[in-house]
Amino acid sequence: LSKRIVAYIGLGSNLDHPATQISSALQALVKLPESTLINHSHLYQSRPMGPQDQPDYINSVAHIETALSAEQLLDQLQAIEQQQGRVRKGAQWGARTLDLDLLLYGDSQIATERLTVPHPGLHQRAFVLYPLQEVAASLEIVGLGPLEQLLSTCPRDGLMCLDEAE
Ligand code: ROI
Repeated sequence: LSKRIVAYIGLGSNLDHPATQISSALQALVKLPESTLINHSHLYQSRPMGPQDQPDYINSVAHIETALSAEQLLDQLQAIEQQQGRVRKGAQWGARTLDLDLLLYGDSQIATERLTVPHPGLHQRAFVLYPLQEVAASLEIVGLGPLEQLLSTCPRDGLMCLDEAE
């Protein structure tokens, strides 16, 4: 039996009914091969980081366990983006219908052409750190330190948790 790795996936959308995009993507994560969706955070709304001439984003973070390699997992995430008809507007930091980022893959530090793990920018993005805290309270992030410490230097910056009562 291959060893199962804990991985965290960041979900983001700001086009074509973002909350529905995120919900559909979470459903797709339930069906990942050789993997289990352990839980996911609430949905969060925030102003775009980067170019401001685009709609607000909806973000969430999912916690999975997987027997897939990091590269296999990335293939699956990219397939889900394509299945949901991923569309991008503008340049690199423009709007998109769905973005699935491999944030963390166990304690692995990966730097290849396709993959940088931990995800670059994770440590300063409120829309990643606050949802991550919901699904991984006392996480030690390889190379970056305790999640709690990262949160203490990361203002919420208008990040709103949606459906908190659910
Ligand atoms: N801004 C927010 N708030 N949420 C995102 O998911 C997000 N994703 C991006 C950029 C354009 C950097 N800005 C974002 O890729």
